[in-house]
Amino acid sequence: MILDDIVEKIKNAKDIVILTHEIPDGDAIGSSLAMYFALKQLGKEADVIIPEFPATYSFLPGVEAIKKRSNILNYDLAIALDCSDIKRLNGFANYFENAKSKIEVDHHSSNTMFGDHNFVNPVAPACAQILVTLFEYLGVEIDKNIGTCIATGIITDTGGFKYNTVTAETFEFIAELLNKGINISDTYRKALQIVSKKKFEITKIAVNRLEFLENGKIAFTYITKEEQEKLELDVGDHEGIVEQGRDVEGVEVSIFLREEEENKYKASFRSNEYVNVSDICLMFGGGGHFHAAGCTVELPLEQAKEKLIAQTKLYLK
Ligand SMILES: [Mn+2]
Repeated sequence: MILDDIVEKIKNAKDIVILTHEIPDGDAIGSSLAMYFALKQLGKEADVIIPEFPATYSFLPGVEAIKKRSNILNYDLAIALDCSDIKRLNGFANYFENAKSKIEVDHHSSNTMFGDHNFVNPVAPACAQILVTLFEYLGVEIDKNIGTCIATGIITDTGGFKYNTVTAETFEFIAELLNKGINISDTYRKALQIVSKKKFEITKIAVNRLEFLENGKIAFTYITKEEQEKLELDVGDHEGIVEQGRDVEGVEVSIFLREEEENKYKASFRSNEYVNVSDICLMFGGGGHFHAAGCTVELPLEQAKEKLIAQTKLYLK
């Protein structure tokens, strides 16, 4: 059985590396650190390698142990968490590829099963939720550190328990964490609510110039490279801007452009009901999910805006 294989690999491994996807979110970092503490409990030291992560998650226990890189080239065991594809281990896939054994634990339906042992549950709303099952099997006790990391993964990946991916088990696990004394409301506030001043300022700029088009069905806004540089933004500080437009009454599609280089924009798309924004982004070489997708456009702002909106209009009712 897969869980027995995983237990055996962990028990026999001398050096272990924990990896997660690029541009890591709360589930990626929370799952990685939960695994780090779980292995510690089993008497194993592991390296968590995450080159860059948003400052929002610095409240998590164990962040000081995160490494940017490692000198070990051939680990006994590599564990990839919350990662659907080896390509998303961008820049540090070598640690995974060179390891003697490869385990992955994930919840993406698009998972490519790139490990030797793949514990994948596409119905789980967060990778962290799958870890609860795995830790039970490993005999790991969910203590305060592990519980906080798991709660962060679940809270962030469910948008604060509001996505339809939430299962009855999600609340059972959260109840279990509450029983163990983990402060869920404090974790919720730190992981989802508090924003840095810089993030607030860039959101303010974007919201201020947001415009409604096509009878209010499209919301459009952007930020320039200059603005981002001036505010010295950290990784992920632009997250959430596209949702500002999406959440306004009557809007079906929200579009947000972020200038990466001169005449090069990263476009984020969100839809509420019927528009498959992944299809729109596909036309520009991008992709994603039905309600959330992205692409890159190499054009000056006005032309980029015009093209994206012309394409979006075709999908509106
Ligand atoms: Mn996830």
